[in-house]
Amino acid sequence: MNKIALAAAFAFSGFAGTAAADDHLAWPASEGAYVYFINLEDGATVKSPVLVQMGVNGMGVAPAGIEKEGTGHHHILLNRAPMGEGEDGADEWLYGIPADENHIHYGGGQTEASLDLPAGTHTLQMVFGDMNHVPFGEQMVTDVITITVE
Ligand SMILES: [Cu+2]
Repeated sequence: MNKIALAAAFAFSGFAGTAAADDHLAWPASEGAYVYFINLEDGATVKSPVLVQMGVNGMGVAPAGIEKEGTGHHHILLNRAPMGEGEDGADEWLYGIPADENHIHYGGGQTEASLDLPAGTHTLQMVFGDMNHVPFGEQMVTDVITITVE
């Protein structure tokens, strides 16, 4: 099966996070690991710049490009559909996260960010990715939270 057909097969199977479906990753997510917002919760009202502290439990943080099993780096999806429900649908789980105003990479291994956001409501979702920016799957994302910037 070529790569495109394989990706299509994953898309049709709904990507259940099985061992076979993890082949696109440099290494799988560690069992029981998860990511979480340390200092923000859904519905919070905040001032800009918004401090975002990103937590991970059960895996380590390493800069992008560093080949060290059991590590990854943080991303924030800003003001877009939940991971896996964007333009490319379930294929989003299989490839590197794009880098643009809606997809912020912390490839230096940062665990804290300061976001300049205009007044209004914004959605944020944390997504943990491997050395190649490929998301580790549904296990390693947070729920989408909505915050209001005053
Ligand atoms: Cu990245």
